[in-house]
Amino acid sequence: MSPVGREWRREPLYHLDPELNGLLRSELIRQQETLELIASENFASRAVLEATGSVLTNKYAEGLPGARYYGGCDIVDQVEQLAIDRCKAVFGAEHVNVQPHSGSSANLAALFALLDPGDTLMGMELTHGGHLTHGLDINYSGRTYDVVRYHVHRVTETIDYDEVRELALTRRPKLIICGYSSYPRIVDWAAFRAIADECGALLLADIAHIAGLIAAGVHPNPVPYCDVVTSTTHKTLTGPRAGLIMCRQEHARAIDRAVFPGMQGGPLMHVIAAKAVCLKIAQSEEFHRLQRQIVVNCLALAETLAAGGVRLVSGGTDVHLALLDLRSTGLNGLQCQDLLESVGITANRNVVPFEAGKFNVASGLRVGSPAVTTRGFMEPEMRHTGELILRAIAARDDAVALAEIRREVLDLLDRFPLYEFL
Ligand code: DSN
Repeated sequence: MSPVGREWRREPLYHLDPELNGLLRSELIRQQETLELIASENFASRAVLEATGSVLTNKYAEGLPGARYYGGCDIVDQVEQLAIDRCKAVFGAEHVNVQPHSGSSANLAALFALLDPGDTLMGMELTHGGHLTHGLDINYSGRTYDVVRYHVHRVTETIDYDEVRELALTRRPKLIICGYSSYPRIVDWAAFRAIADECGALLLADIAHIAGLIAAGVHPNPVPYCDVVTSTTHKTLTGPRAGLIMCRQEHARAIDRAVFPGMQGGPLMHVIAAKAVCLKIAQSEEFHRLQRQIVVNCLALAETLAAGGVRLVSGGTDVHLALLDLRSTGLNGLQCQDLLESVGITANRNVVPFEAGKFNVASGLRVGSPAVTTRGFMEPEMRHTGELILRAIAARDDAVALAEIRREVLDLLDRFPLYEFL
């Protein structure tokens, strides 16, 4: 008799679980055959995939490097320290915790570290670009803290710094959050710091979306201005699906204790290894070039759409995403998202500031350039993409024209192979 479990443990996935393996193959093909414009998505590199799929998934390591609650942590200590040191080098942070499982976990841990229940928290209104964890009423953040929401200006659709200052001086929040999920413009961190200082608040920047741009110097870095900076690692940073927290030394202990044991148990060491990989790449000139191209590409796409009559919220974009106001097209966000999906282009519906429409229908569409730029698109392909979107909108009821657009999307993608090694 063979030892228990020996046989199935050695079997490849395709043999052991053809059903699940088939789904993974289908998703690979979907990614290969889809023009990906979801602003928060990207294609992790081979090395990041390898680290994420490594034997580090087996290791428990509650605690921090050199101070764990389990034995056998010598190697993972070195892995985590590498990720921490590289993160400090990329962003110039005094202290880093690389254990948060996601951007939301990072934000909630930061709130847990800095605030007591009932304290006043100021964040941007979700429908104007903020995130769930910045104080949405049904999120933990909104249920636990007294939330003050600021907005973009009704005319410019950019952050209304006068309103932020006025609200901050009146309501005296303990913490102000800046950094957003659907804001197409540069954020003035210094202006937020000045407001925070004036009202005696702590300042947190959530750079989940723009971390890669910041690492490459394409967007100003909030680290010198903020008490705490949270991020994801899988968006512009092109790493594994996860989060991290940077902070000033004075908050280090509170942040570390909020992550563990406050909110999490064992860190995902395989994912931390993949964070170390992406933070190594983030220091390379090739990565910086990619980030510059992400911004150039987004502008090329946005300008093409604007020239075709689609209004851009705030009149343009400085970053990796643009927010389209679809109200002149006769389509709502959901209809447009579905229409584009039918021709092989994925994007997500998004509310437009001050709109009256329903949240799950929405009047806008968020488009982003990180994934297609990672795939190899340059300005000509972005302009072509914009034209395909405009044609799809115009031909919404013409099945033959939509089928032709789908063929063109596939032809375009064929020129930029994705994950050939898989
Ligand atoms: N889901 C992310 C995004 O798409 O921006 C935010 O959590």
